[in-house]
Amino acid sequence: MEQSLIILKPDAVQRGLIGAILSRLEMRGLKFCGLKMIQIDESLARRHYAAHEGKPFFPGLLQYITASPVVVVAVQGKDVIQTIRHTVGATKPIDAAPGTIRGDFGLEVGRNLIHASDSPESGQHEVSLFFQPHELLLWERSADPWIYE
Ligand code: IDP
Ligand code: MG
Repeated sequence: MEQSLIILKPDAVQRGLIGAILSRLEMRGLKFCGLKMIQIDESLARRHYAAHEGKPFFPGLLQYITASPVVVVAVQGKDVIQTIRHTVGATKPIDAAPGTIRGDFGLEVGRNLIHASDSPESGQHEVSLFFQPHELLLWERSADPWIYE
């Protein structure tokens, strides 16, 4: 069972796209097991984006992700990492296929609306960065037999 962390970034929240983006993920059949609105501070942003420290876009990335509230979502299930990355689309919206979230809602890489974990290891790590164990609900969903074979 994989875990993935999704962040609806400040531009998604400011543009009123929380519902539109979450509904795409929910309609896909993904099961949310944690969901909250927070404002990311610099310390958490640095930990979350530690792999990008030193890159030219890093200061702008910190500024972007801490600029206003975000919605963070923990997802658990079979193959959720790859499924969500495909639904989100390429990092640069200009390269993202139509029908993906970034391909339908975004134009520039520095305003690409959404984060999604890129490996099972980073998924576990990122979910634990943003959620306390008691904030994660491992609930039974009655639709599961109609979504998973
Ligand atoms: P990902 O979000 O698709 O996993 P990463 O390469 O991990 O993409 O980059 C993390 C985030 O950093 C991107 O989503 C984007 O917000 C920002 N970013 C990446 N490359 C650039 C760039 O060249 N200019 C500005 N921002 C960038
Ligand atoms: Mg990434």
